Amino acid sequence: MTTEATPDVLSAELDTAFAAFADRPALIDETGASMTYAQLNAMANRYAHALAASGVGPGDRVMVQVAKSVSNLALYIATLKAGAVYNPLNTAYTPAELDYFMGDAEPSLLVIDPKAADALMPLARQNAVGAVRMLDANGDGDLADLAADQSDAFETVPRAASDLAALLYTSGTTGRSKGAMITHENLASNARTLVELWRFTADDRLLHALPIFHVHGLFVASNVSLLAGASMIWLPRFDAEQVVDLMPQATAMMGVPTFYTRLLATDRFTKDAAASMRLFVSGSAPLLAETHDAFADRTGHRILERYGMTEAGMITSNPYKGERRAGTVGYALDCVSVRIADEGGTEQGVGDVGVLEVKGPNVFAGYWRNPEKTAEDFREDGYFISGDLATAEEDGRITIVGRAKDLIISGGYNVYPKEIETELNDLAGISESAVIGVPHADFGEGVVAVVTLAPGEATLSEEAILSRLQGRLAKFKLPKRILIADELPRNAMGKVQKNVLRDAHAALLTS
Ligand code: MCA
Ligand code: AMP
Repeated sequence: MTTEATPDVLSAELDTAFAAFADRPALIDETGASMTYAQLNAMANRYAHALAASGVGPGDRVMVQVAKSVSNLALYIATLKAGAVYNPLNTAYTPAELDYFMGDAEPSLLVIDPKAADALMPLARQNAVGAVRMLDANGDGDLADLAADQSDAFETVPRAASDLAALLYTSGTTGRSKGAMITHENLASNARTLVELWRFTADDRLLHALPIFHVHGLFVASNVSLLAGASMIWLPRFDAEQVVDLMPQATAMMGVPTFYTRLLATDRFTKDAAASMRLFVSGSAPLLAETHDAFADRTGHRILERYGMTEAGMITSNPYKGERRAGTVGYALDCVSVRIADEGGTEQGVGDVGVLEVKGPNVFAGYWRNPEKTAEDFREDGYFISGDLATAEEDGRITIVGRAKDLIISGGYNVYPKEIETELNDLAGISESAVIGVPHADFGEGVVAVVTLAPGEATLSEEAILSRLQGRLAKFKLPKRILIADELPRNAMGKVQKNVLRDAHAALLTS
């Protein structure tokens, strides 16, 4: 018997939550002031009208590079209600990086901080962006002004499960960033599964200190909280001392491993400070077993580690009840299939290392205007090739053991060595470069570049190279150190041996 799948549309599910939890607090700020679901809904509705008034129609991209604020969250929800495609960008991206995104995504509206207007307006004109509006860190600006005059009611534009809800750029091993096309079903199915698995309810208060331009802060933390009717303690950024102060009001937190190492580094973070908490979730980068154990010793809580990626949302999770084993990422989520395969796609045996492949309603619709790359990363039977190396146990428990892709994860942000190497190689005076990730006490991995200089450039210094990279690359991508070498180690095939460099410089950023 075939059962017809119910269409999963995130905007419709959010509307259901807004109606069901109207009088409950959706957001609480650091002073304790709160905003109800009805108020957040009304604000999002006003923004949805403002989007329409700015020329945004269904399917149009709304590109957003603004500081985290309540208005920013309302703008995200408004974009979904308007049937448009939300395209958030890391606030650290430089104008040079935005130039590329504008040309690729062709947004009908760009929303930026007024401080960036001088640098970005000319680029928006060159890229024929439909309209540009402002929103600052306090939620003020001409977009907010436009929204303020609009009606509190908005008829959500009907969407199909397969319609795009968001476009998120992820860098790649082969060059420019690619836009991951994320559907309403991807987001709705993932959020619902996590609400259930992690037992979120309207009684929860989630400490929200993640940025909302990536999957973790936006689709995991925010969508899960909103669909559950929970409250978010809405913080502009992660500050360990502030988080310790506010923790007694919270029941749950989601963070990257750096959040947890920074909490452990403050003596004020005690078992008592965490007494009201029922759940700590970690992801976006590997959580060291020693961090997991130290956290359990300090607080009595075992951090729940999960694994995911932009293209597939959340893929696996340790159990809520049951063993949360340090160093593993748990089991495939409900309705999600994973397999560990070799390069040819043949499934590996229990315990054998291979690349993790994933299939399910969480898996994205492909790369924006890039069918070749999409075809390359999907198997014929619909599995997406993650590029992460993993093993599976007999009962399906997954451990991520490494990466088949050349990728550094620093404080939860992805940095692709290829992108940095391309910039370095373009600089006059540099002959060649190799960018590696080495252990970093705070960020897990830190970016290091090893370069060789062109003949006659012996005076080019580390500082000079770094200053030339500034403004071209987001700050978190900038190498923490640039080492000048006579030559790069190569194997018999002439390929740079990054493992040799990683071993040689393993202690560079920890000592
Ligand atoms: C800031 N800096 C960094 C990073 N963050 N450098 C390397 N890696 C970083 N992650 C640099 C700044 O440029 C600055 O340099 C200096 O460090 C201090 O900056 P500041 O802004 O004060 O840093 P911070 O506020 O303490 O930020 C650190 C942070 C933040 C809290 C760890 O990076 C963060 O919130 N990370 C979370 C990222 C995240 O949400 N990832 C999820 C991706 P200078 O001193 O030179 O000015 S989603 C994902 O991966 C998948 C789907 C998943 O599974 O979740
Ligand atoms: P992004 O492209 O920003 O979505 O980053 C996704 C990548 O983060 C994955 O492909 C993994 O390499 C990594 N990642 C996410 N969660 C974990 C985790 N719990 N352990 C190890 N790596 C992780």
